[in-house]
Amino acid sequence: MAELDKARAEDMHFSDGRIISSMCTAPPPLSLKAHMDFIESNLGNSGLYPGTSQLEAQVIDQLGQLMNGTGISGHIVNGGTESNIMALWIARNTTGKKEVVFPESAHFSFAKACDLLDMKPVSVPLSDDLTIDIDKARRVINDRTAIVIGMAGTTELGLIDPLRELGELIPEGTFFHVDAAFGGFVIPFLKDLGHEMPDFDFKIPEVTSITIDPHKMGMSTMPSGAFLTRKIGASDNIATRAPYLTLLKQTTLSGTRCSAAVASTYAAMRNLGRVGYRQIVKNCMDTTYHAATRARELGLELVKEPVMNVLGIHLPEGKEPEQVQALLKQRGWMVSRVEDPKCIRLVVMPHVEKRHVDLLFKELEVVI
Ligand code: 0PR
Repeated sequence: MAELDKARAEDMHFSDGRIISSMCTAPPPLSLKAHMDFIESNLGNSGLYPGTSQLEAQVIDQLGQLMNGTGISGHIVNGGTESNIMALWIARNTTGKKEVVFPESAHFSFAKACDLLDMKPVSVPLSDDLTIDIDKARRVINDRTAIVIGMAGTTELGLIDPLRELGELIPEGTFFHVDAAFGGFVIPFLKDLGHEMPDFDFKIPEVTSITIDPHKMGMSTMPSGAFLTRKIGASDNIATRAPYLTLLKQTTLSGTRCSAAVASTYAAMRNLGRVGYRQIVKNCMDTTYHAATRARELGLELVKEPVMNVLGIHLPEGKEPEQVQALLKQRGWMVSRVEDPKCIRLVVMPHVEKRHVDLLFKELEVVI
C-alpha cells in the first residue's frame, strides 16, 4: 500500500481543481459506492450476473429515452472509443462497404477504428463555423459509403455539426452515427435550461446509432461508455459465438467487461435525475462563461462563443500554445491545446470551480 500511495501522490487529482483539460471528473459518492458493490460483475459472461444484466438493459433504455429514442438497444462498453468502433464494425459487416465519412473535427477514435477494421477514412473539411461543411460532405457521400459520422460536442471545442442537414444526405441503407460521447449528457440539459440547441439524437430520423459516455458528463465512474442503436438486430452482424460461456454469443468488442460501471451509471442517473444533471450543466456553463470573461479581461479572444463547457482561447501574437501549456504545467495547472485553430483549450468539468478559474488566469497572465 505504501508503494501505491507513493504512485498516487505523483498523480494529479480532480479534487485539486487544477485539471482543466479532462473530459472526465470526480464521480459523486453514490456512483463510487455502486461501483464498489458490483466490482465482481462481468457482463462478458452475463449468465452469472442476471441482476447486473437487468441493470444494463435499464440503463440502455433510459439512455435511449434521453436520446429521444424508443426501442433502443445497445451496450455499456469501455468508453467512446469502443462504442465508435462498434458503430463502424456493424456498418461494415452489414453493408459490405468500407468508406467512413467524418468531419475533420471527429475524435481520433474513428481513425483507430478505420485502421483496425481496414475501412477507408474520408475526412470532410469544416466550414467557417468549424462544423462539417455540408456541401463538401455531399460530394463524398456515395454508394461506397458504409457510414457517416456527425459530432454532437466535438472534443476540441464542444461544437455540434448541422446533423439534420447531414441526415438528409444519407442514402437508404447507409449508417449514420452521432458521436455524442461528450455532448449527450450536456445538450439535453442545455435545452431544458432554455438554450437554443439543434436536434442531435434519435429525433433525427436517419440517425442509426449514438455514442454517449456516462464516464464523461454522466457522473459515472470509468469505464462507462454506451453504444445505442435503433436498428433491431444490428449487433447480430458482429456477434461471435462463445459456446462455453453462459451467453452463447458476444456482441461487444471487449470480452470481460468491468461491469461495476453499469451499476455506477445506474446510480448516477437514478440519483441525479434530469433536475440534478440540469444543475450540474448550469454550474459548468456558469463557470465556462466566467472563464470567457476572464480571458477577455486579459485581452484574449475566444475561438468561438462556448456552446458547451469547452472553451478555445487564442493567445496573443507570437505566444505558442505548446509553450504556454508547458509553463502552466510546471506551475501545476493542466490545460489542453488545439492545433487547428491554434489555441489553448479549457474543459470546465464539475470539479472546476470559479475560484480555480481565477487562480488559473492569474497564472496565465504571468505565463503570457
Ligand atoms: N468521442 C469524443 C467526442 C470524445 O471526446 C472522446 C474522448 C471519445 C469519443 C473517446 O472516448 P474514450 O476516451 O472514452 O474512449 N475525449 C477525450 C479526449 O480524447 C477523452 C479524455 C478524457 C481525454 C480524459 C483526457 C482526459 O484526461 O480528449
